[in-house]
Amino acid sequence: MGLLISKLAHTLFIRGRETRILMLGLDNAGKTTVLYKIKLNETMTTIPTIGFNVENLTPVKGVTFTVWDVGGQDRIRALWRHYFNSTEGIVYVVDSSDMERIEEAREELFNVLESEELKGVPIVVFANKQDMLDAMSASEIAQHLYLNMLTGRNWCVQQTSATTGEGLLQAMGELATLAKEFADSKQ
Ligand code: G3D
Ligand code: MG
Repeated sequence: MGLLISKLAHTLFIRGRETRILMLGLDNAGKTTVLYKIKLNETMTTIPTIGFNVENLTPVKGVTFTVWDVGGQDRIRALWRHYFNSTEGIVYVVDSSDMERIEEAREELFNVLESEELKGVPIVVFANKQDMLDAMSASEIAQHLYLNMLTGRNWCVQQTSATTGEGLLQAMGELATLAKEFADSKQ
C-alpha cells in the first residue's frame, strides 16, 4: 500500500497546488477503513459538528480528503456549502453486500449531488466489500444507484475491498484522472 499512496499523491498532486477530495457514504460503508488502508490515517482529526462528524485529513502531498457519513442530514444542508466548495473529486463508498440499504445509499447520493457547489464534480463509486460472498458487482451497484441518470459529470464504479486492498489502487487512479480533467476544465 506504500505504492498506492505514492502513486495517488503523484497523480493527484496537480501543478503544485491542493486537490480537494470529498469522501462520502452511508455509515458502515467502509470509508474509515479505506483511508486506513491507503495510509491516510496518520493525521486524521475528527471534528464533531451539530449532528455529524467530519473527518479532515491534513494534506498528504497536496491532497486533502474530507470525509463524512451521509444520511438524515437535511436540517444541516446549509452547512454543506462550506465543505463542498472547490471540491475536485467525490468518492462515494457503498457496502456492496448490503442490499437492504442500497436504496438509502442512492437517495443520499442524489441529495448531495443536488448541491450547486458540486456541479460537474466527477464521482468515483467504490463498490466496497467485494470480499463478501454476496457482494453486488460494479454493474449491479451502478444500476441500483441509477448512475446512468447522472448528467453533466463524469462517473465510474470500481470494485474494492478495503479489507484486502483489492481495487483500491485502480479506484484511486480513476479518481486522480477524473479530478485532474475536471480541474483542467475549469482553468
Ligand atoms: P464508515 O467509516 O463508512 O462508517 P468503517 O465504515 O470503515 O467504519 O467500516 C464499517 C465496518 O465495515 C467495519 O467493520 C469494517 O471493518 C468493515 N469493512 C470496511 N470495509 C470492508 C471491506 O472491504 N470488506 C469487509 N468484509 N468489511 C469491511 P466492524 O466490524 O469493525 O464494524
Ligand atoms: Mg467512519
